[in-house]
Amino acid sequence: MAIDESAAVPQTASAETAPAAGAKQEQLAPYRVDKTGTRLTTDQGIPVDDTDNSLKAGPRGPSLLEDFHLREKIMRFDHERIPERVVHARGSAAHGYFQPYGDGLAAFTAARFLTDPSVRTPVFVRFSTVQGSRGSTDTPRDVRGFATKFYTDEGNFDLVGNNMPVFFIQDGIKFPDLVHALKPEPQHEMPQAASAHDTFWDFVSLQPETMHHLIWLMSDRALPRSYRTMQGFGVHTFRLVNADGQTTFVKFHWTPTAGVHSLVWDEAQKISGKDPDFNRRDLWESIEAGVYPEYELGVQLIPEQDEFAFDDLDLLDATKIVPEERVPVTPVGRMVLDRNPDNFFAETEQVAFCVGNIVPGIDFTDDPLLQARLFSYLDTQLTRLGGPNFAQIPINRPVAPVRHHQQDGFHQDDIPLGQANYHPNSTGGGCPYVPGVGSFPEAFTHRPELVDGHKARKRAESFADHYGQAMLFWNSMSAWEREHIVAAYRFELGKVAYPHIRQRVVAELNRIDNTLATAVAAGIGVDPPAAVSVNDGRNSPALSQADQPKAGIAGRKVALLAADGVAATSVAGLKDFLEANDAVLEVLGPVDGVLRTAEGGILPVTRAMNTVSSVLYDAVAVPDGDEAVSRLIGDGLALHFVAEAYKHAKPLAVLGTGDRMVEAARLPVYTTSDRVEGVSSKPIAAALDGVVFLAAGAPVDERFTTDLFDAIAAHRHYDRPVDGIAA
Ligand code: HDE
Repeated sequence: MAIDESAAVPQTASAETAPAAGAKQEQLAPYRVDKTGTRLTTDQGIPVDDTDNSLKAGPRGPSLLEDFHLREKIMRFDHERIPERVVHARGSAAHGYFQPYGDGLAAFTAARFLTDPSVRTPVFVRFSTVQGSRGSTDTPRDVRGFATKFYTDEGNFDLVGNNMPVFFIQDGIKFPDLVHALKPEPQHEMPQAASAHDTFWDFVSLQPETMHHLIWLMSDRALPRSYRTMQGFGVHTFRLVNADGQTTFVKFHWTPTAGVHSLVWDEAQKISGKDPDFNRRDLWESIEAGVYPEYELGVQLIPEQDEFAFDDLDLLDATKIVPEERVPVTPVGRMVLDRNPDNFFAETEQVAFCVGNIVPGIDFTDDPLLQARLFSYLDTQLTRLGGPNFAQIPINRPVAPVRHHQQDGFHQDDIPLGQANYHPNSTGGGCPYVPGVGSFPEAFTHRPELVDGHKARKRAESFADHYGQAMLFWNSMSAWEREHIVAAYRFELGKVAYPHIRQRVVAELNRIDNTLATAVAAGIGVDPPAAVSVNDGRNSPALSQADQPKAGIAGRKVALLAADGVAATSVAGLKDFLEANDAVLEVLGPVDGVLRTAEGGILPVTRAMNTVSSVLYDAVAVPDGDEAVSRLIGDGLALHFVAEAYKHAKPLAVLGTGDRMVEAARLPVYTTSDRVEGVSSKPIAAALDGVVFLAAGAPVDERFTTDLFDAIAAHRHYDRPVDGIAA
């Protein structure tokens, strides 16, 4: 086929297309390859005129080895896969930037990217699940990774955190055991992307230091609604180092500006089948729609002299938090993710986070979990990315200049010039030069720390408590959060085949709280625990999701169920209201196409109802219009949609005669006898647990939109009596 040469465009895309912070995007631009309008060639640039037929001796004869195009095409295909990450294999990523609010941290750190409000540092953030393989689902009960690469002017800083502030184990030497127990079992590679199985519960019940992280895992934190609505934590205690070399302990926190929201477990399981890419899609679509995920960076600062000021925790123990009520979180800056990657493999798969990548102004502590990570991340990239030059892969290249005498190895992309590949040298003018310790203020200086101790495989006494903070977490939960936690333990343990493992977990839970252990035991057929009370009653309100501030409704997805005869006026009002708040309305019809409205017009259908499900939406609306409502009441799919959304505690918008649907779905919230002169006599949304009514025939008004905004912003309404709902 002839090609239109005039349609050919330069090989590189313009960085102009990128809203994300400049320096990194400019660096990536020459690597981007645009195939539009180009000819097909081999790897050697030789033009090819047929890529559908191999070279043969006669049309029915054998293929010929001299067919370099066939050989190259098959060879390249054979080697497309690289080893997936040994943990956190499934991930999604985005570009963006970080900017500090002011210079408030200048007294604590020399890191410019944290203290100069005029500096916008490019970032690349990868979110992940831990247990599943690359092709697994987004919504198992699991920890989520939250890894940020800051391309600072002083080099790359990788903050490789999770969405939970603690970790299962205290010492990195236990990590292979933990991961073996957590991952699918060796004999049959089951279960995929799930934690509910014998080896995991066997291990954790024999390793009590896991108890704190475990209760986080049984909470709704393990089921984030979206990567936009989950927190992130650096987990370990790090140090900030100021220009005078003084250090302050620091814990890093990311807080999403869209609020902290979760799925419910039944919903998460259904999503795994309906849309395994649920979180990935949400991240991608939000950025494409300009609803950029945003997170505030906060720090807990602890003066160096207070290292031993906590009698119930050790700052070096990653199974402990420092409660926010004791050391508040100070907001210091904002991260915005505003550009999707261009290529999944080149960027999201090849990004290599290394916990050891830190910049001047930040330093490590002796946390034994952190220390093992310093080795592991560097080491794992050698296998995963095929050699020691992985920092040259475009996504991993710092924007800061790189000059050293390291050389050769697989995939060396640079062409170092000159004779000098050693230090000291005179053949290269002594370059790259090393000015000498202390003569170069920007250089990274390891904190001069006195280290004194006898070699021993030991754990500090200050790491001994494994239950106090699990108790703190349990005590801080609202009633519905506790219900979810008990249900999660029951579900997970209910899948454990060995009764003695179930019993052992209950015994461990009894060391946290007797009501928790008793409630779990009652659901899994094991003996109730001994009635001892160990609970000291302490709590930390900051730990409850119920207490997190509610943000707006940007990025929320609302499904409107519709059919022929739908009243279009209130639908238009609803759509305008949602779009004005950066939320999305999708019209679901019985089939694709358009619907006839009650007013005689047409309403385009966004999707056919059978291709989606209530679990893929944040809220559901039912329309006004007698004919449409009668049709929907006759459709089991529509009735199930409404009942399921109600059961999953989602907001419902009920327009006019759509209230008949609420009644037909047998929701314990409303009957048409509640109507007074056609208008719902029910009070405002809050009193109705997130079900918001509009009078029949009425246009969408401010009272309705105010209530609906609050109902959607709250995200879920867990006080509903849902046990009897058949969904
Ligand atoms: Fe990781 N972890 N980890 N981890 N981790 C990896 O590195 C490891 C730990 C975390 O999006 C691996 O490049 C050890 C804590 C995230 O690419 C590996 C220990 C926290 C990611 C590794 C820990 C994390 C990883 C696998 C105990 C939260 C995904 C592939 C000493 C603070 C990064 C890779 C991405 C990935 C080792 C514990 C978070 C094998 C040995 C604690 C977010 O190096």
